[in-house]
Amino acid sequence: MQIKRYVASSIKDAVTRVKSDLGENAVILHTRRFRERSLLGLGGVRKVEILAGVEQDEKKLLSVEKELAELKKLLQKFNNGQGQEGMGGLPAAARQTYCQLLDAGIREDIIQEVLMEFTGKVDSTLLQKKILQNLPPARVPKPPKRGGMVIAVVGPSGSGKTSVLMRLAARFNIVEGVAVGLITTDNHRVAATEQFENYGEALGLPVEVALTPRQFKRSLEVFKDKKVILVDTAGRNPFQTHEMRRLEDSLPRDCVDELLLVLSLNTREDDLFSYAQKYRQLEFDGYVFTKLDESQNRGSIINLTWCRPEYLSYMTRGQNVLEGLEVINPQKILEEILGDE
Ligand SMILES: Nc1nc2c(ncn2[C@@H]2O[C@H](COP(=O)(O)OP(=O)(O)OP(=O)(O)O)[C@@H](O)[C@H]2O)c(=O)[nH]1
Ligand SMILES: [Mg+2]
Repeated sequence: MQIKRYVASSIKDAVTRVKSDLGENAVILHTRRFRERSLLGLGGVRKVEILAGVEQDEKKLLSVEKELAELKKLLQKFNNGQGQEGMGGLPAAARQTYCQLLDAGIREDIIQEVLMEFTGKVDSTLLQKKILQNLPPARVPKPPKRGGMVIAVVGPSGSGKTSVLMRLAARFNIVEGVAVGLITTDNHRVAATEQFENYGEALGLPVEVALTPRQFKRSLEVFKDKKVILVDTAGRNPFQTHEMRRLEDSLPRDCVDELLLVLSLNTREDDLFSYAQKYRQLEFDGYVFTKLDESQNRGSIINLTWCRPEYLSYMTRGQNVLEGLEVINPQKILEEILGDE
């Protein structure tokens, strides 16, 4: 037991101090009244002395209670919109939406921008409209009526480029009945070309390996009767200038109609931004996002493409290359984020 001595001018004052210091469960062990002598030894002031004690556990409990009270205060502050800088000034009715968007990983400045104009309850349809206005269009490459088109994929290693390409091949060839040719420029990774040829064989599609621009142009010539020519590239480290140069050298950009940047959503957002920034030197046209099944992250799709000109094309889930390819629907993504609000 912890025992402490309190001196006050009245019993009431002493007991009040005991309770505030040791808590409601403190026990008064002893009281004594006495006169405190004045400096000259005359008269003196009446005082009360109390000895009080509390079990150690009670003391701990008291400190937990104090912490809880602090937390309660903080929570109240947060609910009033003062706890989080970005919430300040937002009407109470908008705060739930603010938290939903923040939870989905959407950048705070974007959230503020879209919620700024709401003065009352956030109308979900209007909110979606405001967000959609700032996103690039969603579209997929369509082969022209006459002639063919070349679609190539680029991206950091392991982002899912080859899988995307095979999914596209299956979609164009099996679903849309379009003649497809496959080209790979990737001999960077061990057995990359063999893997590519195996995929081509499994899909029943012709494959060309083009390791130089001259071979690339020859492969295009071979496929001149194809409606869609799909080109795979090696996963290059965009932070290494020489690797990016090799990629540029192996892929004659002027021969490619649609260049898609393939990014896995399973990647830190600042890395995604850096990849997009680095691959812009190749002037990519649109985004493909992969591995939606392995990540809850949907906010990055919005953050990365906010007010950017590159379009949104496909997203993928799962490892089966014959399925799991979807056209990106930004509205559906937003509905997923906002739930049944
Ligand atoms: N879960 C899941 N796995 C995927 C998805 N897309 C691709 N993968 C897997 O990710 C791994 C890498 O896929 P690849 O298509 O080989 O990636 P890549 O970008 O061509 O890789 P490199 O050529 O080495 O740069 C493989 O194990 C794929 O099965 C997806 O949407 N979801
Ligand atoms: Mg690959």
